[in-house]
Amino acid sequence: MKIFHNTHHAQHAGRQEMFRGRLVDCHEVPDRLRYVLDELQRRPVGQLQTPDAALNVDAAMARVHAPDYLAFLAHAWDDWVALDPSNAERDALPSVWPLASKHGFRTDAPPLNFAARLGQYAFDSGTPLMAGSWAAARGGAACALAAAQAVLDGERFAMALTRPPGHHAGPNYMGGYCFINNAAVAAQALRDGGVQRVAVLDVDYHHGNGTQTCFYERSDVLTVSIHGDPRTEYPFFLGHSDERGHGAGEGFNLNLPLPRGTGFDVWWATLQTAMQSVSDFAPQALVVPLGLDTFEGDPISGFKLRSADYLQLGRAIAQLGLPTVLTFEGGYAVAEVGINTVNVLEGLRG
Ligand code: OKP
Ligand code: ZN
Repeated sequence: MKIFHNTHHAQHAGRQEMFRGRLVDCHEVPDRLRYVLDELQRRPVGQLQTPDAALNVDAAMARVHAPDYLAFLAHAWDDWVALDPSNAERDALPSVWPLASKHGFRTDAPPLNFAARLGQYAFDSGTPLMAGSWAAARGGAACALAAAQAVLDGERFAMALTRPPGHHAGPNYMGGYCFINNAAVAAQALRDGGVQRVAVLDVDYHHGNGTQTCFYERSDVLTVSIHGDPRTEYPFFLGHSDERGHGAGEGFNLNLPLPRGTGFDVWWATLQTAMQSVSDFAPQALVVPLGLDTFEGDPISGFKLRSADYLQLGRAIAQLGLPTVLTFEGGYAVAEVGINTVNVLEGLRG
């Protein structure tokens, strides 16, 4: 198994996110990835490497994200500091949004004001943007592309070990700690490399709204997600079981929401349903947005998986018998995220 890690990740280190009317310390911190790397030193389950610098990561991101959104991200920090030099000491956080055009707000007259532009491209105020966010997000896309390429070259398993995560980022928006959708980049790279049908099996606690949206009208990429019920859990506005895809994509999206508090037995039974739908689709490759925030000790999530359960998850994924790319998503119980991640990878090896 090849594990591509993002050497730029620590350049993205948000200070605070908006939560219940005040700013609280970020949950999505550089230590998360450091703990995984530490555990990989103890249990070297794969070959740790960095992506080939020759990969065309900008082209791969452009296959998933809109050009104006990518240009916004690339220049956002400079624009933020240009507003006021003292902004350099503060992260940029969105604070105003156009909602959807159905509410009468216009999206056809793009604003020039930076706060408005940030709001136009973001769906929450929990995703701080700072000087190194673009470098970190772009480095993550490189890991996703490298992992997809490794699988195209015959590797059975490859992982994009990166942060910030990606599965909440849509074609033209950021949010949920995510900027670039690494899982979507990997899935599209597999398609572009000649794989006809790709399945995405998202096991993060939160619904993978960005990935779902990227492929919602397509029948060549099946998206399946097991997650906390959006009626009570983030991201709230997507992830219900009646979202089955649209147009050519109808029938190619499956959401399996579960109540907050769900333990391993029910989660495991739901995983079997998810895996059956993946098998029925008969894909030639799989992408797993791997969130470890289903863990019982996770500070912002509500499922009750234990560390040993992640070995089982790895074994189950392996039993699908598919060339597989994994992307590192959530998991905020920092002290255990390394053990839980490497347990999945150990389980993969059978
Ligand atoms: C990103 B990933 C809960 C605040 C939720 C956003 C959560 C993003 C999770 N108190 N803020 O899916 O792990
Ligand atoms: Zn999550």
